[in-house]
Amino acid sequence: MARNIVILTGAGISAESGLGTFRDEDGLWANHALEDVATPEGFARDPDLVHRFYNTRRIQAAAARPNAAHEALARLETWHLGHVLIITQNVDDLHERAGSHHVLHMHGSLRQALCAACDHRWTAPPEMHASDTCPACGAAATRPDVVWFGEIPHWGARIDEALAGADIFASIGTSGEVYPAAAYAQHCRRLGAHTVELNLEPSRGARDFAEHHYGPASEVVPAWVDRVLGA
Ligand code: BJW
Repeated sequence: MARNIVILTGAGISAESGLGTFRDEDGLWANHALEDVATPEGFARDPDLVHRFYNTRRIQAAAARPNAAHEALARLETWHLGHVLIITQNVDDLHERAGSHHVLHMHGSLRQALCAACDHRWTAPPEMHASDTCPACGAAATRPDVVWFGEIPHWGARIDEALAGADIFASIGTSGEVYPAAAYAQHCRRLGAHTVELNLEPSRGARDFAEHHYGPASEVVPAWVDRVLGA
């Protein structure tokens, strides 16, 4: 039996909940230069712009609802006899709101604020502003607790351990353009895991997967979960 299932998710799983992806034709990078809103240098240049970008997305994420793909993964965690871990690149909380408990946010969370001066973290208000001060140290150095290009993703050791123990590694709704997540499938396959891609279209790393299911996440994910559970 496949005991340990490790699932990597990306923006595509939340697309049918109304949240934008990054690299699709109408995605977030079509209207915002990633250098301006997803790098520490962009934040240093224009913190107001970056806060506006994340304030809008925080409000959209709070209004969004989990879709059938998030719900199917929560069902998998409940009924699978082994362990299920979701490593998400997403900063929304739709996995948790669908009922998944084992979720690592490797690129951070819109729900958290971070002080760049003292590393204190706290629950983000709906709107953040460059003039906000840190509740711990008082510095006006508050930022969204998200991981920008050039920064180290969260949960590195926990993720390495999970990937090493994976019997099945499934990747859902991610383009495979961003590292280190883009390297996980090849790593797991070399270690002997069965690798599965579920996406709208073949990702950049499609050759690293032994099994492929292409279509909207709300359709292909529940069907895959049914097969894994033997339903
Ligand atoms: C659907 C669908 C539907 C649509 N159903 N599917 C050169 C070589 C190698 C690496 C580097 C390099 N130069 C620089 C790097 C490193 C860099 C990197 O990867 N750059 C690339 C551009 C090359 N990476 C980093 O800097 C990372 N840090 C790092 O590497 O630290 C060093 C380190 C060393 C050793 C170990 C560990 C680390 C940090 C990366 C941070 C990325 N941050 C962002 C923003 C987060 C906050 C926010 O949300 O704003 O993360 S960028 C953005 O991209 C976001 C996403 O999480 C990430 C991935 O995007 P995702 O989720 O794949 O979305 P899309 O839009 O790309 O794809 C959506 C997919 O869904 C598509 O395929 C669609 O077809 C599909 N889809 N509708 C199913 N209904």
